[in-house]
Amino acid sequence: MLDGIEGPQDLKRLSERELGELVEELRSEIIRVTAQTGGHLASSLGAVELIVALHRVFDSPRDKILFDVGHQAYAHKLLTGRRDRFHTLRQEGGISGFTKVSESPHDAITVGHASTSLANALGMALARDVKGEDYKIVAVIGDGALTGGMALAALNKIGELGKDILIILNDNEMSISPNVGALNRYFRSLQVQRWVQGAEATGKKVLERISPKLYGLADRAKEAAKLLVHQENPFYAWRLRYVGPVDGHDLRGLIYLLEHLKALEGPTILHIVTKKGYGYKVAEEDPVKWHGVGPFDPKAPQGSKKKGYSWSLAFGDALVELAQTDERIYAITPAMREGSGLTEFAERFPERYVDVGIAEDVAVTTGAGLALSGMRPVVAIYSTFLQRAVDQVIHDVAIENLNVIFAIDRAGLVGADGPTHHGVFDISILRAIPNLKILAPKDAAELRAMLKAAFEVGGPVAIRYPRGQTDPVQPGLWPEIEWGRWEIVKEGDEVAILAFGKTLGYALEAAGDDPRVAVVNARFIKPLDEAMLRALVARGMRILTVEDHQLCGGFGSAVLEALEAMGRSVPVRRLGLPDRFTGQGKIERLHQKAGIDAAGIRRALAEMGVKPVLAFGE
Ligand code: HTL
Ligand code: MG
Repeated sequence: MLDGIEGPQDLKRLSERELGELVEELRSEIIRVTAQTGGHLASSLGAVELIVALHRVFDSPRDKILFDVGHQAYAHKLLTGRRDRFHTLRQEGGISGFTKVSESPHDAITVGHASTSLANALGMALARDVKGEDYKIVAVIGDGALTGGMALAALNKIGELGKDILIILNDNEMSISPNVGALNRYFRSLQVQRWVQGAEATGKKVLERISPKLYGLADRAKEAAKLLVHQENPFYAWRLRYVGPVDGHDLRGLIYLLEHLKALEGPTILHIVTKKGYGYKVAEEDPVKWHGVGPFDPKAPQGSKKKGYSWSLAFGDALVELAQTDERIYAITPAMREGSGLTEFAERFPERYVDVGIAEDVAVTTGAGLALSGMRPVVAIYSTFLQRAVDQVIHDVAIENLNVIFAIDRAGLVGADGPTHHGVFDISILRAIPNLKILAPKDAAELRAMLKAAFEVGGPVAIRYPRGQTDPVQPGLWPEIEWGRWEIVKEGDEVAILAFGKTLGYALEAAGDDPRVAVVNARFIKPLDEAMLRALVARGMRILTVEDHQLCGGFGSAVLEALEAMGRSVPVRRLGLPDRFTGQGKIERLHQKAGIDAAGIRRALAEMGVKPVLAFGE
């Protein structure tokens, strides 16, 4: 069936039975490819019927279908001319794991971060209406993504303006972990699951009770009464028509209902209930584990094996230990409990842990509120998602120099998730903020030292560490760190490589035992260790900076600024990411391409006059 589908138009001629087969084929293909590439399996499996129904009923790309986050859209990719390339999912040069405008005319928005679909839909509706055009706009948003302030604020405006947008709330009760928030609680209290019925039956009721005419009536009370398919419309205050909840795996019913909703105008929410991981037993049973997976064996699906000890766990373990003796410590996550290594903390200290939902802005400012009330909050946040909360860091935390620690995970290139998820802007952004200190540990032991020191020093402190593994540390071991001081890891007398975090390892590898090359662990990014920088320059050393971060405004820029302020002009070379977006791919390969790995550093050293010393026979 799938072989015959070149585009969504091919769905229109399939029989009901054939559509059912197509759904099965899509599921198998998604499982088969994700087993090789890794990816957002459970979310994509849960949305297959919905996506088939949408492409059957609507006319993409004329009608716009927007997928929030875009991680659930694998079936959409397979149905919109990307079947041939689907095996390249998330690989270097391959197709994106999210929807991407430059990849296909059927991808209405470029995404990866949550909660943007409704504002995008609003913008498209404004454009459509001012241009007098006529097409449908459908936004698919998960219950998790609907916890984000952006989504709720856009909803507010959509309702006010009465724009013709169909919003499909794909409610599976899950964000990555179980979803949070009052709205989510409310759905549960409505016993949404119990009420779910065949979409067709609901459709009939909808048609009985809703007509465009009735919707336009001024008498709100009457309108409300007419609009309610069930006793309550959770979106009444937003002035949205509410339909549901209906079974999101009932293909036939979904098609029936969408056909009719397509004919209605005005803002409508269709609430569908789905099961994350639907159709794949292991994923249904453990949707948290199967939300985002690495490659796995589809015959013996264990999920991807967690190898070694992650930076995230190193952080989480350290925080658990500190929280045992300091009752002021409070952990905040914007919907990333597992990813941030906070699972144990949440279990051990539930009264000092909060998941605010996919709302990074709220996470940071909640941290401010806790700090103003004498607590010692730690906001655990991925570098890429902290981008959502820059003003909160400046306005709510930094101005009053509040005691908020930012544990910035996934700093640097992150690999297969690609440009939406790379954590390569945090230094440039945070460096401009007064009062904020920025640190980057070289290993788990140093992370522990920094975390402990951050609590002692006070004020806002950001500690950034990469995705991936580090070496486990013995619990109870708390190494000391001299605040503000870099560390000479290897002596040398011509060029000093200033590196931190992941690139420190590359620098050491590049330097080998060359007596001309010094390697410095530049672990304090702000403020820099100016005393050491001055001393290095005074010795006549040239400087080579290396960072897993954009060059624009990054660590190397900070070094140049410091040298300028010292009035020193010395040869400086900076290695880092160029002024363009880095694609997806294996992290090591991306580092290699950017020239920040050991080979790239060796090349830069050679260009600085430190030519490799040829070994005998070379
Ligand atoms: N914060 C922001 C702003 N964007 C993203 N994408 C995340 C965090 C991380 N994240 C995802 S997918 C996801 C989160 C929190 C859960 C989304 O839940 P939803 O969808 O209910 O909307 P579901 O998976 O189908 O249940 C990714 O980074 C991919
Ligand atoms: Mg969900």
